[in-house]
Amino acid sequence: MQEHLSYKWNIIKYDEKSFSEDIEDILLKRFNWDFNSNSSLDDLHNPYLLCGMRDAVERIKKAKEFWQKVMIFGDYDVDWVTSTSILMHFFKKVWILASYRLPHRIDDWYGIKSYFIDEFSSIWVDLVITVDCWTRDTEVVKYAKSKGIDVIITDHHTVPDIIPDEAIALINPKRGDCVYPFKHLSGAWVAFKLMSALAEEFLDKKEIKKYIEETIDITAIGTVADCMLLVWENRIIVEAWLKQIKKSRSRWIRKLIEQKIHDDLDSDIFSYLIWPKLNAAWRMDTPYKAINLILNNSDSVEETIQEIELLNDNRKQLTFDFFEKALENINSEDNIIFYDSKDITHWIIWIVAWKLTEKFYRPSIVLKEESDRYIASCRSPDYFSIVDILEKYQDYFLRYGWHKQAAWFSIAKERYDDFKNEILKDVNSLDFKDQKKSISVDKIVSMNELGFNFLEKVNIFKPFWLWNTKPVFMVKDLDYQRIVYLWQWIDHIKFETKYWFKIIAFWMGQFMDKIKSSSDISIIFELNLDNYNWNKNLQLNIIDII
Ligand SMILES: [Mn+2]
Repeated sequence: MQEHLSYKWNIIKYDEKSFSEDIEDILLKRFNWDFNSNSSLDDLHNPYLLCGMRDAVERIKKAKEFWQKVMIFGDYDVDWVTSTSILMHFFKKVWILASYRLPHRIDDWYGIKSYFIDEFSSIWVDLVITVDCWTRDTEVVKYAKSKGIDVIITDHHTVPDIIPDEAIALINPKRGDCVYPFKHLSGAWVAFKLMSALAEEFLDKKEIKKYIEETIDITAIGTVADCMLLVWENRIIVEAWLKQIKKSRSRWIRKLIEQKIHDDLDSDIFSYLIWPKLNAAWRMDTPYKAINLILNNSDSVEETIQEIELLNDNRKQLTFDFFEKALENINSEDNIIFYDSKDITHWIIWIVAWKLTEKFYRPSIVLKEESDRYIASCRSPDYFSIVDILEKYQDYFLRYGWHKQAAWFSIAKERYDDFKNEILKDVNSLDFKDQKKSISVDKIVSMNELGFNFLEKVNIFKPFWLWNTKPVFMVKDLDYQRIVYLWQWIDHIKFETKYWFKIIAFWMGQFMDKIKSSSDISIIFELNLDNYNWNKNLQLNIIDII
């Protein structure tokens, strides 16, 4: 009988034919886009292909000419923090009077409030430039106009059919009338495009090139953090950034990655080194700290780094604790997993919901009790639409909103039990038994095939991230001599074979006896370069064992 050791999936999808195919052909086929491994920063599209760019540039030139006050406004996540930093740094460089305003996670919640406009009006702001938001907030733009404040919107969220025309310009690649060829730009990208159009007005040619090269790191961080597909322009900047990472203009980036640079850098460096720290700033404290980290190049940035690392450690601990608590209190037999708590921190509910859905491959609803109501965050796996089911019960909710696989709502306390009972009864009557998570193997390989040559062919497609994900391989009937624990840690195990490369299964130590007593072991893994102690070696990182 086949058994999967990883809890994450129960089905492995692979094509037997892949055994005889070349890895380059397989990977090329996987990308449903015109792959060009030689593209460079020179291939970035002209910012003027974005609708509204000329109007925006002319208005900002006027602001500079008349010393008008410019206010940058956005959201508080990483895409926004990076977008703001891009414009702020540039405005300072070319002597435009600019400042920025950050909403607070709890006090200001989501979305624009007219009191921001009153605030701007009271300090004589002439022009508001939004980053990563306001495409749909027509009312507030109208309100600003009535107060004599012009608005330029830069954003990448979906655009309504009828484009609001209250703003000086609405720069958004998703506009139906926008000819810009690439639609997957992040908010930071759109800010970068505005900056590069302005650079042509205010800087000389040589300076532009240097300035653009220096700004790609921040743009790349916003792009990866906002989960943009890593193709075309997105891939170009992330690749360029990884190549010049040591020379980053930002002191904090240089500091954070100092000891972590090696030959096999990939986009995951963002997710484990950089953006959790920017996120920790706004989740645990204020997003001003994150901006301070990006824009501050003086000695005092060291202090901010220390502060943020501490916030990040606390964030990790909190998340871990609440997830453990949730695991103790849920009924995992239900088709929809409920967890409600009084003490859970507000921003953690979505992480716990996400982790529950990951672990059980079931929809989940996590709620925080607050005075007279519950605030809920919901997730669902790909086979089930949480939105469809919630829509049936929307009369229960005070407020709600959703995308495809995620949703949130608030509900009055006295109605919660009825809602919970009804939806549980409803969803439990569905048959989820056969819903299994699957992983796709890109190629079945033989141990003889693997080596530096093979890795080099794979790495042409780097950096890997969404869409362009890291390839997954499988060796059937692994021929190994013995398995041991990795050094003294019983958490990880190591397969010893007659081949020179390392085969490691992290966090699978608990399965030692099971593996020892099984014949026919197949491994599913990713390929990495390991250069521990400067010895380059190939490392097979196991993600599942069958
Ligand atoms: Mn964004």
